[in-house]
Amino acid sequence: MFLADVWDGLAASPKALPAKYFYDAAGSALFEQITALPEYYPTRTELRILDERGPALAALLPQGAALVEFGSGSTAKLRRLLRHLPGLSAYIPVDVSGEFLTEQAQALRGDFPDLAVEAVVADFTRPFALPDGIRERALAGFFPGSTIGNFEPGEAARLLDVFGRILGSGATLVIGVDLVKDRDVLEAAYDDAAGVTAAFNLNLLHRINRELDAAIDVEGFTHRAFFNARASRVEMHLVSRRAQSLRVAGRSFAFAEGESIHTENSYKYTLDSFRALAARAGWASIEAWTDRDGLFSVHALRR
Ligand code: AVJ
Repeated sequence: MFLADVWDGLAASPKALPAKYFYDAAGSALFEQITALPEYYPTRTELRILDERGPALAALLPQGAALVEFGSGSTAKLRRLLRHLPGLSAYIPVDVSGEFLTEQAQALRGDFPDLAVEAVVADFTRPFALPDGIRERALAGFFPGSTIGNFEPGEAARLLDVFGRILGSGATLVIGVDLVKDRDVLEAAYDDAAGVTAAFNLNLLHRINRELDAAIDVEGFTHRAFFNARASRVEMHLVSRRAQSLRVAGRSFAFAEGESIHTENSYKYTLDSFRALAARAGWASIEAWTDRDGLFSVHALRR
């Protein structure tokens, strides 16, 4: 629950809020803008890899296979992939937002009339049942966007294991994973010149004001993003410009000047460090593709 998580996060030390709350309507629109920024390389690089490697991906999936997408954001990546997979029999998007799923499923049915689209409303971080008849087919999972990077490595391994249990043995998992690289490139991607990522981060405070009983002075905070090389992650924080106290639904939280709320981790892997993580969850690496600059990777794993 949003209020409980905000209370817990602001009472914790150090203060932190879950990154999943970025994505209300305003936050989702800002994220769409981020994906088009010159500094934000992941989205366009992953699309390029999927396009280039479509034929190789198609070769990994038997005719009549079903594709399960864990968390279905924009359908742009999926549509690229589908172009290369004419033999796919069914597509199963899984998301907590039922409304979004229904719209997306309708649009896809119009564009891919031979594809059975069967949306599942579920939280993909927990085991859930696939629609009747799907488990009997060859199965592939799709988890693009380096969403896996938002999870602590232990949690990420647990999530990959959940995917493996849902899909079963013999399944293929196609997963996008952002790569470790120059600090300057990483930090620019999370602190762009136009300030869109700053607005995305600060929207979390606006969302608290909109949805909870709060009147936070959002101007009292600044966006900060940096690469924590030891932990191999980009961290985003909201830093208090001054000593202040926030009230949220009757509870007060004191901030010192410069104290921050940790709002996101975006873990970065090498090809080998990701293969090792996948192996912990029972997935073997069959292929790993990157762009020519080594910015981003798409792994094909087998359970
Ligand atoms: C959606 C989690 C992949 O970590 O790059 C973009 C979110 N945060 N800019 C990422 C994000 C700031 C993004 N993921």
